Amino acid sequence: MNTTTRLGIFAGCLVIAFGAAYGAGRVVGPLASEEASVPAAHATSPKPTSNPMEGMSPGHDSAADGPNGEEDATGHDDAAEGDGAAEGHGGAGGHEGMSDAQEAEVPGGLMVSEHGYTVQRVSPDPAVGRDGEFAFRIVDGHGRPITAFDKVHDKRLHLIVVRRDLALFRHVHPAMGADGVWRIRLPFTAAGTYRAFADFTPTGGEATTLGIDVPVAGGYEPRALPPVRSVARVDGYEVTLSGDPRAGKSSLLTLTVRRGGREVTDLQPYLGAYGHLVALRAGDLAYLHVHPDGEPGDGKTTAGPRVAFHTEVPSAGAYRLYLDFRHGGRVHTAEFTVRAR
Ligand SMILES: [Cu+2]
Repeated sequence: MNTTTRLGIFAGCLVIAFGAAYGAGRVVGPLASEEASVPAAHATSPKPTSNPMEGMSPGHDSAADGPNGEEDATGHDDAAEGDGAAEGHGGAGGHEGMSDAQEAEVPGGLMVSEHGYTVQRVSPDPAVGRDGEFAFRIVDGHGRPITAFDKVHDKRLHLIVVRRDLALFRHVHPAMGADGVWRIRLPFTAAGTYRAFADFTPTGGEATTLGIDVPVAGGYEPRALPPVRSVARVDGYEVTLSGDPRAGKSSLLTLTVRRGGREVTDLQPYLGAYGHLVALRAGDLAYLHVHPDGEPGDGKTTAGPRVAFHTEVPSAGAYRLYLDFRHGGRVHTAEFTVRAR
């Protein structure tokens, strides 16, 4: 799905692993199964493979299936469940046997636990104005910290923190200790509930983005999502977005960076790319992280003014885009609201 080979022509293009996910909107159903093929008659019967996001629900444990479990005795097990059992992996075992196409139906960042990994915050709730430490770890299905991660774009873990109203975005890179705890000083300047996304690839595992809420006490005035605009201004730069995102289709989004009316043609590589694009879906903060295809110096990627991304969003509606780019020795973030059709 997220192969780069489809796009050899354009420097700076990428297909993201967000998937053609028409089923992605089903997060509204508290006990909705991930499998679209489940007959309606089973819809009220909690399945053992229910979304781990709903782990708080008493209906999640297979032991709780008793009262309604008779339907499961009719042998409607699908192939995915059989494969999952064969893999015998702990945690979110239902995922293990799914094909790539099925896997892609669930966007990243919506769950604290996925692919057998769970994010646990180990620092206390942050307080406004205190330059506290933000600390967390990734554990396996037995609660043991994961310490082996692959580097993806120069980092073993990317941490995105955004307030749930999609204001106050941060993209940072904590350091991991020998105990598997990731730590970073992270000041919070305003109250509210934040979402922290840990974007990582465990060595030998699959690319995973886990999300966890972070409450910051105090008076909170949520901001409305800014209107759709094609130009964003940040730090004296003017960034223009062109493109027309379509649900379930790969769409080319091109960002053009100018400063003082002039096109910027000497963008600096930042984490191995001339641009990093994070997209968050309004309403549930489903997460996409898009890197340009190709690397600086490969002869097909230019240092601006245009950075192009092939982006595939899972559903129609509003998204907030955050483009990180580096110029003048600093990283700047241009933000846009887009509406996918
Ligand atoms: Cu990063």
